[in-house]
Amino acid sequence: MLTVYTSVHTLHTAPHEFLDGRLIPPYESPARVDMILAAIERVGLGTMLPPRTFGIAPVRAVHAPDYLDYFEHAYARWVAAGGDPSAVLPSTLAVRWMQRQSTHPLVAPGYYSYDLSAPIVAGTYQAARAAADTALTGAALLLEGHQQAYALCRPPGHHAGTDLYGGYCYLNNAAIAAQFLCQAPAPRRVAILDIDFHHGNGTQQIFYARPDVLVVSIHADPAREYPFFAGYADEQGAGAGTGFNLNIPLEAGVDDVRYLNVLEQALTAVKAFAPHYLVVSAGFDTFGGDPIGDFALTSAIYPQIGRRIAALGLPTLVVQEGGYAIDALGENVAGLLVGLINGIVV
Ligand code: OKP
Ligand code: ZN
Repeated sequence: MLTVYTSVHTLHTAPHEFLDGRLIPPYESPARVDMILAAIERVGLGTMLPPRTFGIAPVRAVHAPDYLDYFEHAYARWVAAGGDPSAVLPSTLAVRWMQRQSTHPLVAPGYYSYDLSAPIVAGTYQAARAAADTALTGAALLLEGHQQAYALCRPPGHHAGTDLYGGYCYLNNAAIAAQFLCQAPAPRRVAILDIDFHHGNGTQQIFYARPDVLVVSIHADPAREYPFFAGYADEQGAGAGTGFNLNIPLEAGVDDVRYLNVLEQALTAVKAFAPHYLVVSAGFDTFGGDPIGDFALTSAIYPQIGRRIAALGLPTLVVQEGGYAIDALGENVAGLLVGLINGIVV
């Protein structure tokens, strides 16, 4: 498996996280990547490549120019205006009918973010751009004829929308890669399968009106879990994109048997779409031991998920999203990737 990775992610470390009113150490930490790297080395997964640099154009194909300008300069402007140097975090959020723009460095964070789960530190922009390049490099490998690639992205991306960030996510790595695959060399259909525990609300929003990108997401019912305000089954797309967004919200306690059943349903939808490429937003917070998830999957399921995805026979890019059970994360990621390799149809 070609793995794309860079240590630039270490420039991004959240100082803390709010959970139910408590200030706690962040779940989304650089240590996650160390565990993944160690595990894929243990199983001898194969070639490791650094990302190539693609410039801002493929990022702009997904995210709004004003959003990218904000994100690039947010930290420096925040500190210069007297914000606490530990991180950029909003005090007031633009919600519902109160959505007037503000360019004030201490206020703009509340316009562009929808929660307090994505602090911006000095190196966040650089790390997020490197993660986008990591996903884009994986996409380029598919365009060059490779059947599978794994983009070890950090920070994750699937909660980031066209001009909105939150939930540990700033740039939508999977969406940027999918959009890149859509365009080159001729118009192409791309399916995104999101198997993170949380609904990929950013990915859904980005492609909601698009018939050329199918978004299928299996996740915890938003009635009970983050991101709460989107991810219901009746969100099926808009305009020309109607019918090209499939949400499968699930109950707490989902086990391996139940999950594989639901996965089959998701894969049937992907197959029916007959995409040229598949992008998998791969989160491992579906694992039973995850501190912020409530599914009951065992490590044994991830190779099986990989095999079933590979059986589609589609050129497939796996993009790393969540997964916070640090001790099992490496095994679970390596399991999915080994399953993908073993499932290649020859
Ligand atoms: C990112 B990814 C709710 C706290 C929610 C944010 C979770 C972000 C998950 N009380 N914290 O999808 O793994
Ligand atoms: Zn998640």
